[in-house]
Amino acid sequence: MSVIVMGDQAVGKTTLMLELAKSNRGDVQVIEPSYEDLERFTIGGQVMPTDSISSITMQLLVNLSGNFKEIKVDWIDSPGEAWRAEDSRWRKANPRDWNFLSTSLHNAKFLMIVMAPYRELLNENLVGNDGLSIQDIRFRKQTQWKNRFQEWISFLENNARNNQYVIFCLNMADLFCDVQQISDALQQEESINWIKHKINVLPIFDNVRELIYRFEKNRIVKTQVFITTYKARPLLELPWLYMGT
Ligand SMILES: Nc1nc2c(ncn2[C@@H]2O[C@H](COP(=O)(O)OP(=O)(O)OP(=O)(O)O)[C@@H](O)[C@H]2O)c(=O)[nH]1
Ligand SMILES: [Mg+2]
Repeated sequence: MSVIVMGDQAVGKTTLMLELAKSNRGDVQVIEPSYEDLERFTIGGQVMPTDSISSITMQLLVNLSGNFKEIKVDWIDSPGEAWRAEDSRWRKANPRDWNFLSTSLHNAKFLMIVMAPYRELLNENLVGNDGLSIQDIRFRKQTQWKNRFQEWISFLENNARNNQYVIFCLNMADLFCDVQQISDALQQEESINWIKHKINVLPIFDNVRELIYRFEKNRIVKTQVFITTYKARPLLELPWLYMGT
């Protein structure tokens, strides 16, 4: 199965995958490639901005409530620039890559859209502790964030097939909630009920909930929502457990 990861610049797309491979503890283990193999995407321990598409075949071992399952995933990472549709600069400059991306998108089983949180959602202390500023351009104001979300929905309406799994990840959860507490609660659960999970997470997507409902109304496969962060392993793993189920 293949997963295509979309999202604006520097929202954490590449980090989500690299960090998954960093540890071999937890319910999702990356058997291949090794973190050492993936270090070429980093410099001095920092993830580099993605400048071209990378398609990586990963062998994962997922623990689904005691049932271990090996899955092969083609992870297709894309540069945030590719999704700046307003000027299509990247698409025009990289027609072959864009063509590859469009084809991959059509064939993928999972479409993952990664987003940074909107400004009003952020906890100023948590942002400050991470050495970031609330004014960082990645943190759009709520109205702009909502507009951007609408653009993603329109894009999906035009480009996603009815039976593809669309996953929305609100990333950098460590900047707006107590990820430790959520992780502890997750680990108490014996198995994850994905319908319940969606009901629990949707309030965070409250300002776009109607957009999500409208979008998925006529779809064969409903959407799923996550809050993610590389700073809490259970939250990092959750989308993969969903895909493995
Ligand atoms: N606090 C926090 N920072 C994050 C998180 N995920 C990523 N970052 C930081 O965000 C920056 C960008 O991360 P990348 O993974 O390169 O983002 P990207 O979406 O792949 O960016 P492009 O490839 O340039 O489109 C890095 O400095 C990361 O450390 C997160 O969950 N929490
Ligand atoms: Mg990247």
